[in-house]
Amino acid sequence: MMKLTQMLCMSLVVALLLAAGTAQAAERSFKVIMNAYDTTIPELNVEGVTVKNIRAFNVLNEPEALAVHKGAKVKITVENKSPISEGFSIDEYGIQEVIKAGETKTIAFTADKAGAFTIWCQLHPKNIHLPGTLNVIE
Ligand SMILES: [Cu+2]
Repeated sequence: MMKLTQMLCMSLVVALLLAAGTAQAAERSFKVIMNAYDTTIPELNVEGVTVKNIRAFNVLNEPEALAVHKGAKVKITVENKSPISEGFSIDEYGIQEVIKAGETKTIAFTADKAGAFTIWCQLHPKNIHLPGTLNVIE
């Protein structure tokens, strides 16, 4: 049988979660930075051929994952620190933006669909610009 103190603790946790939920329902603002990383792969073996010191270029959205409650008014300010134009797309929300090098754009929408949605760059292959996620929690 559950002890009274445990039950009190649990109801307190539930109350806190409910309070957090209502506080987050209205408006959420995020700052996302697109950063480019120059990396060197010391050695790579492809189909029996070994190549050394390959320069690689990766773009990453930071943070990679955003989470909101369903119904929230979402504002995402995206700053592109990559030396080239970058894309910012969330297909299920009809978002498809291009942000030029050094520019900042703000994207606003209402998170009216629950689920995990891919944030991706429509301009570059997914192994160069790593995709992120928008989590809309019911
Ligand atoms: Cu890109």
